Amino acid sequence: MGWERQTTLFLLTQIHLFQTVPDNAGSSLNRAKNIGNLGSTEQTFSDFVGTGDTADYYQFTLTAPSQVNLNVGDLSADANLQLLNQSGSFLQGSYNTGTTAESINTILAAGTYYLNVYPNGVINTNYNLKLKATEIIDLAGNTLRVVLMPKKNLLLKRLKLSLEKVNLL
Ligand SMILES: [Ca+2]
Ligand SMILES: [Ca+2]
Repeated sequence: MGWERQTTLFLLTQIHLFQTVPDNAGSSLNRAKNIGNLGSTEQTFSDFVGTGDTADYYQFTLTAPSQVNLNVGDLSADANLQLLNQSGSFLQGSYNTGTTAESINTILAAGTYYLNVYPNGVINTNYNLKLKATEIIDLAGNTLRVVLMPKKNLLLKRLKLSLEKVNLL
């Protein structure tokens, strides 16, 4: 009985030693995990960064201008978050200390973006990346014509009609 118990414990220890958090996000821009189009349904990605994995990159696209909410939480040590544009240039960062969650809430134009989650110093931590994007409804048009109130539009139409009548006469 003792032998069996010891063997079981030994095997469990071995399993524990070989169990690593899978690295689902690549460590460079061109190996970024492609999330695809970011929508209003929040998505969660669980991963790890640390001494053996110093960067996790994610790629997402926006099909329209959107309010974007990015959060890296459930940290056991200090990790940081950066938002990059299509060419990998820095846009915004979140650098809280310790295990405080990182978040970036911003408005972005349609396009492709990257995220970089990385350890701050020699640390190891699991994390949960949560992200979503809410499309911005553009109520005010980009041209004067669209901005005009419907009533005014009607008046303009009448005016135009009257002018056309005048021309006909
Ligand atoms: Ca990782
Ligand atoms: Ca941090």
